[in-house]
Amino acid sequence: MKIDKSRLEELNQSKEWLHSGTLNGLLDNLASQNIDGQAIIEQLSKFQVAIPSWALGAGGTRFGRYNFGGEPSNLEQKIYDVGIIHSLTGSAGAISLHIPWDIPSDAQAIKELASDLDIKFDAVNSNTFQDQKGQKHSYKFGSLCNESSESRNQAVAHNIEVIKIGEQLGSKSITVWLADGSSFPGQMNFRRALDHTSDSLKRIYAEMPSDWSMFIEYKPYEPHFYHTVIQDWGTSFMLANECGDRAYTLVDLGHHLPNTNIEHIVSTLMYKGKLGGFHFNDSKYGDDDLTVGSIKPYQLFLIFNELVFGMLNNNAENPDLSWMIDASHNLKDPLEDLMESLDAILIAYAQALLVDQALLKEAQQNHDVSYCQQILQNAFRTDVRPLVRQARINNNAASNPIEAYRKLKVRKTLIDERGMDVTATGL
Ligand code: PSV
Ligand code: MN
Ligand code: MN
Repeated sequence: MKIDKSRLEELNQSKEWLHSGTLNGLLDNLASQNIDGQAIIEQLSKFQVAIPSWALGAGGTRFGRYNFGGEPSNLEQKIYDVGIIHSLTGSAGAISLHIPWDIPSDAQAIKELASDLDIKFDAVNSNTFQDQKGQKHSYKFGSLCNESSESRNQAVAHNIEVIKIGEQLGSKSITVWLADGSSFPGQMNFRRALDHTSDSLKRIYAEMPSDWSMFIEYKPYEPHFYHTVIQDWGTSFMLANECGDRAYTLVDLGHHLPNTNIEHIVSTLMYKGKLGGFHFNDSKYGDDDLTVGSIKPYQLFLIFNELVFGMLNNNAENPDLSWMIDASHNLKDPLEDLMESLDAILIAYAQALLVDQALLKEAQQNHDVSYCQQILQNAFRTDVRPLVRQARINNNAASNPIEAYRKLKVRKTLIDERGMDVTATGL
């Protein structure tokens, strides 16, 4: 299924009178504050976020999974789904694959299909957090950290294989997330586990092509509940430094203990040029993988404020970031959920672009605490949705993607094409 762009244009036209009124009002309001709204629209149009292959089907919890119908059951169909999201939003021009869930049977054909739909391959993800059928050595007691050199070697070899697959598709980075850890005190020796992990990561790093990057993800707990080898940004940062210049920390918003100041972590990593990527989602309690912006939109804005500051003051030459959504849920239509996440990301980015950094610096240097807060909250409380809509229109996408998705009856078409009783591979 492909989106008919002329239908999107018609839908955009039917709402044009309403949209242009609110947009012009906002542009005037911004101009009176010396803010160039058109420049913000251009930046929003360029912002592209990767869609994870595993979020395209209805997710689940360990208590149950409810089919949505029309879900993709192979890599081609997953790419078509990202193509749908990208056509409707103009901001999802990449897919992130998880191997072995997404091994292409014909890499060239997959590459051509993706290029037809204007989709690039973002970071490839390895998976040593579950045993695969016929696998020789188990990861039950760890992968890159395992006491057994056989399990470690197998996990290293898997990561190298993932890099090879990514190379065939034109990907330029690998994300390593490890479930490695222990659930009971005394079960694992902290130091040996970390030492093995460091050594294994260096071996993987050594096999990366010279234009590739490695992203090391951290997570405090789950699936293990006593200790996780790469539990926090400090451990990831240390391991990335040990590996080399092209290894970076990846921040997944859900991988923090409640109330952690994530924007502070972002600032510190960018200060050292070591922030490589981002997994967007939202959470109330843990790694809840809820729709971006659904629980803590102000936190998302504050994070973007640090990202914008970091990009403007890039002394440490932090590379362009790899942006990805890592949210997947079991109640909503997965494609609608992803489009809501994209919307929330662009809104937070636009709000952060409204912050007058020079004015904020002056207020900070004058210790004018109230004014500092006002500058941030004034930006956060501005309704920037007309800018986001215009950015989508400029990308020939839908000004209101979810409305268009429903009017074009996309889910019904997918169910007609693929059936009701299909299950996406992956989580
Ligand atoms: C783990 O919780 C994680 O956030 C990692 O990014 C994985 O690769 C992904 O979810 C899918 O399991
Ligand atoms: Mn993640
Ligand atoms: Mn996660």
